[in-house]
Amino acid sequence: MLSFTRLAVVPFVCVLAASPALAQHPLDPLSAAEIEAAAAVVSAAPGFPDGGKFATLVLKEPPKTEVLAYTPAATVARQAFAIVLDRKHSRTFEAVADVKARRLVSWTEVKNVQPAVLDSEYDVLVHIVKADPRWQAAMKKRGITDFDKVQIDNWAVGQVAPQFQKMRLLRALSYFKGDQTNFYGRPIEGVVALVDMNSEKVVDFTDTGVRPLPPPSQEFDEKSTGTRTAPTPLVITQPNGASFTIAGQEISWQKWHFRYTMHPREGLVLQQVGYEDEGHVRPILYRAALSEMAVPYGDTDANWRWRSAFDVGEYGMGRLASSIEPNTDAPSNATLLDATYAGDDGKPYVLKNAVGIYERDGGMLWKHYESYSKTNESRRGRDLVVFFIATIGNYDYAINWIFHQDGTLEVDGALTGIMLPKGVAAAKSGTQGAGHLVSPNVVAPHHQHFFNFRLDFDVDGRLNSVNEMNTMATPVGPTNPFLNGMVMKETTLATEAVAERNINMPTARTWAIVNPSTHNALGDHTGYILVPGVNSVPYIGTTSQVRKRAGFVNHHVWVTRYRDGEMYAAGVYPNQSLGGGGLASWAADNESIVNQDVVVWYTMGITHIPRPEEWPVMPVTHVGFKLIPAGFFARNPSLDVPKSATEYTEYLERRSRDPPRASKTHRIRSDRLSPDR
Ligand SMILES: [Cu+2]
Repeated sequence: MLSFTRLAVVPFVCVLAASPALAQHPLDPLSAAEIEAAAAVVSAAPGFPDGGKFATLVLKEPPKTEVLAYTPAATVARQAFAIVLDRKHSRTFEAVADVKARRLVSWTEVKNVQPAVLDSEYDVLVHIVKADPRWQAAMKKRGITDFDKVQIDNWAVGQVAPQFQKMRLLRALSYFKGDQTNFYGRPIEGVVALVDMNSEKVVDFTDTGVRPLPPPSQEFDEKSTGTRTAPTPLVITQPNGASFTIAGQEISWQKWHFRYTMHPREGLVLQQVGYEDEGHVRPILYRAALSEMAVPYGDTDANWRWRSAFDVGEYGMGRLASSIEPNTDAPSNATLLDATYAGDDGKPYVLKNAVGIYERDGGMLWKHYESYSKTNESRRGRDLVVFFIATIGNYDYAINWIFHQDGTLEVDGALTGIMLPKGVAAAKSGTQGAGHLVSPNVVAPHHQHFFNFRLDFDVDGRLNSVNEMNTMATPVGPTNPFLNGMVMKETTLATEAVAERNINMPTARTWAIVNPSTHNALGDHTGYILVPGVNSVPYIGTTSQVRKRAGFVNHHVWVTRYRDGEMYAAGVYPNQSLGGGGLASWAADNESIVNQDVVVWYTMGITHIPRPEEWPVMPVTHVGFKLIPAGFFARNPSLDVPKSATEYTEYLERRSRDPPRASKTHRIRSDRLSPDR
């Protein structure tokens, strides 16, 4: 699945100063100097294995209570969390290092787990596979003698037979790249090698028979595609510059305040998201990020039935972020931000242009033409988009977080890249079973993508409840004589087990995350509603191994009580897991979630039935959801958006003369929100 070429990465040359300038906010990601310091401490641990590799080396986020108590004057603790792989002996260790004190805090072996696929394993795998006589014979049987023309693509194993489960495993797929740039269109179908990365041997080899090699696939550079007449120029100008500000990891724009970080596993993470209201920043989300993905394929062929990529936990969406290309991946007015990561050798490096942030036209924000007086009041909206793109082998995913002026926060997942291809004998469409012919001798099998977002809400404070809202017709009877009645019933979800919920079109079901202790001027509890977008139900069997591993696909909405460390919907170690960890296990103790610190987990699925129009590269498909204020304000919060850019400029100038009393710690003034009645 992964051909790892990190062209955009710049090795970080770093000299660790005697007193490294450590970041000041507790949620700041580890700096290059901190990564070096942490790697040195962990590498010096007595149990650190020969040839040990850092599968993870990141900030250990401090407990939430500490972060919420932070003031700029406070001394900030800085700890690093590492997962170390001893590949030779198939052992995994977790370590915590105090970065400031240069001290090892903990060193623990974790049994029976496999960290995500490491960068350094890709090259190792290629050599193992190409040296294997069975693989060489399979290539020759297909008339391929120049092995340099074959691209090996690497996959986490998915479901695997019990005799292999103790090994650290990878699977290798083969493609004929020839002299092409894009090789996915030419699968060498039938050939898959299972590799034990501990012993560095092919331990199982499958050849389901020769299928024709598809003809060279259409390349999609401009010379190959030809070009239509370009539309006339559309120029985006911001003569006064962008209207967002970035201070370290903190971003402010149009009353929104939040922090961002790029995490090697989750990709873009938003932290301490709040909205400024009457001079104070009111908290909405403590932390929000993609927590896991699962992409099960629906083809039962022996070489396809195991394919079920967990792109967050098995590969690392943030680690595989691709550098954003100006003017194409992002509009010309975008600001691009770098991320600093640790390589699996423990050395820091910079991923250039990992995060994009830009303003765009937001369409009509609100309007009313008053017919009687013939007056028009209308406002043009502006959006702020913060995003990253991850390329996981053939697929490219952008996760866009879109901030709106009306208090809406939207997630737009954009899917593009190349569909995973299967080589077939047929050159014309016919009965293709679990897929569609997209090109001669190429079928794209049906599959689903399930994303799970972890949304740690703190609406106006830590203690929230979740109310399910179902709308229905009023029962026929004396109270509904004209049969027009419509009611919305709101039910507080009492416990974690009760809060395993699904979308329901007949009742227009949504979920409100409310603060039971505060209410707005109208008497409503202040809250935010989760509004689902496109979604799907899974077709993988309920007792299948992949379903056990991806338990989060069983429901669209889950609510758990906040616990430190409960971060990833399929658990910390989904690679080679047999299931049972993660979200389903955290909900199993069925804790109360009424007026508690709650975390909402939203699973959104898309069922991908491929079309020829998605070949050789897919036009972007969108899937997302919205978080909209509901009683968080007592009126339209975008009423004050000025009509013109001039007014807006003046507004900014006024604001800079008289800055709001923004609270960086997101503490809310208790006297402004009334206590519950
Ligand atoms: Cu797809």
